Amino acid sequence: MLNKLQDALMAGKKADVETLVDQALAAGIPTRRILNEGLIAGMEKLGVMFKNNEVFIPEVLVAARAMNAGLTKLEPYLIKDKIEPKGVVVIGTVKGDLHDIGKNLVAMMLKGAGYKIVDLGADVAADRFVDAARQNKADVVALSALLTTTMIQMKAIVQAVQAAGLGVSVIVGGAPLTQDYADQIGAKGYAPDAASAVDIVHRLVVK
Ligand code: B1M
Repeated sequence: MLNKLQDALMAGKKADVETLVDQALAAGIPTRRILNEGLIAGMEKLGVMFKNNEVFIPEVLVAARAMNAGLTKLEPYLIKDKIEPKGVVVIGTVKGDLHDIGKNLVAMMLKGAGYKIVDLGADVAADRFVDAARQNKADVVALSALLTTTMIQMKAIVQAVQAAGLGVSVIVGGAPLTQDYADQIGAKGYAPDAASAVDIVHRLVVK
């Protein structure tokens, strides 16, 4: 069933992805397997095809829409009800970068772990991160970038948040990022995936 889910995702068949996620849940397949072995595995395969010019932006866009629909179906299972938020996280994808699937997943997992999430979306400028952190009394600002051409802005965002003197920790993630890079730009943490993002936020927020 998870292979079918991968195929439907890669073909951008949103309705089929939704149905197959429902069927997988009904069959008792663990949410994490549906996510990792179905949705994310399908998107990774498509990423290789994209790189090799076997598929192009329109196909990837419809697959991304199908992926987001699948994630929305999984969201209630990734999120447990929490009454008091453990902290506030402002999250967004940096300016010039439209990739939002990984960022959405990180936001969802953090919500599930009990944090209030202020999601600024994609293509977000430094001043919006600073304003949102100030207005929402954020504990953490989480930055996502999927392009080597946009990740370089993270340094300026880290500096802008520090200059605002809000005492907010900035953490970074996204496929081209590394711990070394995070250290170089002065970020408080780097997360290679959504689960590690939750661990890092716990470490920074829960005293
Ligand atoms: Co784009 N794209 N794309 N793309 N795209 C990549 C990233 C690329 C690697 C494809 C490739 O060549 N193999 C390549 C980047 C190369 C590089 O810079 N090194 C690329 C390119 C080149 C481009 C364009 C420039 C193509 C063009 O126009 N010629 C263009 C740029 C547009 C722009 O942003 N300005 C472009 C466009 C697009 C679409 C719009 C078509 C679409 C995005 C749709 C959307 O997001 N709504 C798209 C997609 C879907 C991809 C791939 C195929 C899949 C990305 C994805 O969603 N992965 C991608 C190839 C790939 O990654 N294999 C590719 C699934 C997601 C769950 O994983 O986002 O890595 P990921 O998130 C992970 C971790 O990284 C981490 O946790 C997540 C969950 O585990 N994480 C964080 C992410 N953010 C975090 C934040 C945190 C912590 C962890 O906070 C602290």
